[in-house]
Amino acid sequence: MTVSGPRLDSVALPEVMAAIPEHLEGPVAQRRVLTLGSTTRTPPPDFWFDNVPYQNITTENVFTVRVGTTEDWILKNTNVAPFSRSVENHPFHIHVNGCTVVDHGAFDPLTGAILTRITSYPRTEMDTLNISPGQWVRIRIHFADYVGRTVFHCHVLSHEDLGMMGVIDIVDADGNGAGVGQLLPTQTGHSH
Ligand SMILES: [Cu+2]
Repeated sequence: MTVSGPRLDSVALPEVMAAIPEHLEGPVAQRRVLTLGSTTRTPPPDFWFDNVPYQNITTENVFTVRVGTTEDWILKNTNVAPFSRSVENHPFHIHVNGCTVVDHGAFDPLTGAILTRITSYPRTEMDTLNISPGQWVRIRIHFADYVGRTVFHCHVLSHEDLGMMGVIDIVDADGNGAGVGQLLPTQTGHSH
């Protein structure tokens, strides 16, 4: 490698952590719990949020979110024995708005009971985070300014293709969004 030109001053490293964004202090307008898992049917399995693969979701499975609000979602990966025959990691990915991890831990896959809780700090904004089998993660999402339909999904391509995707309609103060006229697979006849 050849380097030329005048030497530049190095950039000083910050001495304090960046402040937590104001919206992360709340208020939290809505709390949701989502399970991430798959059927034991093979082949091929269905992957889903809350037991419904994307190709089978209806408008009742679409989350309606008010723009400008903040929500907490608890994501629970149920792909763990003995609840599930397959053990799978699910890197959760959300579009448009980022999220931060509030806390996380392990849960009992049979009862759903939370077993451990670790508070996360600092709360870095991200759009992809792994949910390990048998683990729960609570994320906080601020729906800043975009009104319209968007998605979240597992970032393992085969899981996503086999159904691990969900839909959000972000609506304005009057409840209007852009989801009307945008059809789900069950509305176009492409579901199974
Ligand atoms: Cu996955």
